[in-house]
Amino acid sequence: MLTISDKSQLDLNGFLLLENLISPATTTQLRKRAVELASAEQKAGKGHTYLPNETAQRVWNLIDKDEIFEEAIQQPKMLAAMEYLLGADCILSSFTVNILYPGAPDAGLHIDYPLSALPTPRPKFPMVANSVWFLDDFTTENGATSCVPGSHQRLDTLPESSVKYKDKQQICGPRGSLLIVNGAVWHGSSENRSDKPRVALLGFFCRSILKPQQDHLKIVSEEVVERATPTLKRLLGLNSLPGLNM
Ligand SMILES: O=C(O)CCC(=O)C(=O)O
Repeated sequence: MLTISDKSQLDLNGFLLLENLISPATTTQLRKRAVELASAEQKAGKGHTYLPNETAQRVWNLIDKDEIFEEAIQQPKMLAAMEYLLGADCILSSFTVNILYPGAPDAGLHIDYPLSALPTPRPKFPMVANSVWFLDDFTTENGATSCVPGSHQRLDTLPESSVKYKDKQQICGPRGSLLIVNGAVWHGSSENRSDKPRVALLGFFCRSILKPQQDHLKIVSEEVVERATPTLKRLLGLNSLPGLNM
């Protein structure tokens, strides 16, 4: 499923832009549902907002919130990229909405959980990876994700907030595109200087031996687990439970 060029971009740069992967109709549906959920959680006083002035919002546990997300997270090319990076048995760590409202500041460069907590040198091989789903066009104005190419190979250092990295790039693209990012790449959302929200989904994956960000087998309803395809069951963690409870 991945081309030689896709694989070499993941190896060398640590990220890969898959342009126009999702159809316009599905992108519209995903965005509509993402915004509805975010607004319902705000109204219920349960909105997870962050960044100064609460200019960004997450909606967690999407797998339990609409069937459209159960299907989305099995997108074949996205999964092929995750399996290339993290092994054929990789699992879902979390699936969330990430909205940057107008005025959201640059979030700064980081590497993903749990890499920043590991002793150095960090492993050379990928342990976690994110898929950033562009539900709006990603532009330099609205906060397109920034990445530093090749920074996943800097195993001893972390990005410093006071430094302006000259090789940092904003990854722009049309709605319906997906950005695959090795979690060890220095990356982060940028300032939203536009007058509209920038809506994205984050499908975050990890190796099956790691503890995921969300324990899907506890937080996803039985109904969802029962109707899950074998692939979704594996992504939720059913094939990677501890097996020696003697
Ligand atoms: O939304 C984005 O542009 C990236 C988000 C991100 O880097 C993260 O949550 O780790």
